[in-house]
Amino acid sequence: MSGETPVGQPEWPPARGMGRFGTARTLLAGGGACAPPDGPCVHDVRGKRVLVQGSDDAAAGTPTVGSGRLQAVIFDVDGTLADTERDGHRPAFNEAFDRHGIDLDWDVEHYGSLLRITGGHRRVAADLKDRGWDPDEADRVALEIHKTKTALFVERVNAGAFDPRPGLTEFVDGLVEAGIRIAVATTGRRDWAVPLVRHLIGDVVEVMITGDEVTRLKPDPEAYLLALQGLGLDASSAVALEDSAVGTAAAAGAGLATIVVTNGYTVGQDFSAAAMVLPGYDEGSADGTVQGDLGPLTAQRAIDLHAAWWRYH
Ligand code: XBP
Ligand code: MG
Repeated sequence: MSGETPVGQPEWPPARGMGRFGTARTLLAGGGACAPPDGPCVHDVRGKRVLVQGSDDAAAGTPTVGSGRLQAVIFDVDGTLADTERDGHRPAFNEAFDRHGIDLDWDVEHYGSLLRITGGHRRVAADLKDRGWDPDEADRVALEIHKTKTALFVERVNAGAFDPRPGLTEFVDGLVEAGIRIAVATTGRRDWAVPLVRHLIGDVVEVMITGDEVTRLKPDPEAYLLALQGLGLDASSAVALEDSAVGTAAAAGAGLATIVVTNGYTVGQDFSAAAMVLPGYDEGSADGTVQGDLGPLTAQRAIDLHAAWWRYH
């Protein structure tokens, strides 16, 4: 998604009658070729250039349908890999407002309410319009602010301002040890998402879809569908890791079983579409959705949950 981000995209939660998503098969049907098969390459997914690091399945461009085994985990970024919203994006937006001479300062609570609008540019534009700005002017200024905010956020990422959520590193290590592949599907911009993900979990990510590759942001399932296509997997072979109801709707819309790790902004949201809700990687069930066995999220637990989910779906 580039500077000309359509601002007509629905907010979350959707109004009555909205929120209809395509199915995984619709987007997977296109396939694609990627060579060489066993080295990093750029994979053509529906005309979009997506980085794929050495995946035979992706090279074949053919989804591995219904293998039954958990083969990949697709991670959201903001709020899921690190707590980046309240003390990361929010102050960067505020500094950008300041630099552009706009008398606006998003406090913690107001920013939380704006998170229903995915995509920084759309978030700024919507708030300016709410404050009575002319819509065209709001869109124009929002683009400028977002450009500045992206540059400021990249600086913070490169300065090492963000740590992985507790228990994430151990979970990812366990996935790698178990031979489970890792992908990312975020609606944030590639400029900061790539260095942030590398900083948080290293070079284990095979396919990375960002807001730059999609035409519609979450809760639309496009980012997850593109990640599945990049992996060459059917939705039944993967699990999504999310922190928010918007993201869970996107993952569920792609047909994925979803594990939720909540945070301060998202705890209490409606996660009825999720397979499991946890307060973090290193803690047990948040709300009784899992019976007994409270403990850290491990690769084995993800494997078991995935198997159980697909026994009943
Ligand atoms: C969260 C978002 C993003 C970020 C800000 O993405 O909706 O808009 O808040 O990033 P996710 P940008 O949870 O899918 O990672 O300003 O780059 O949009
Ligand atoms: Mg998120």
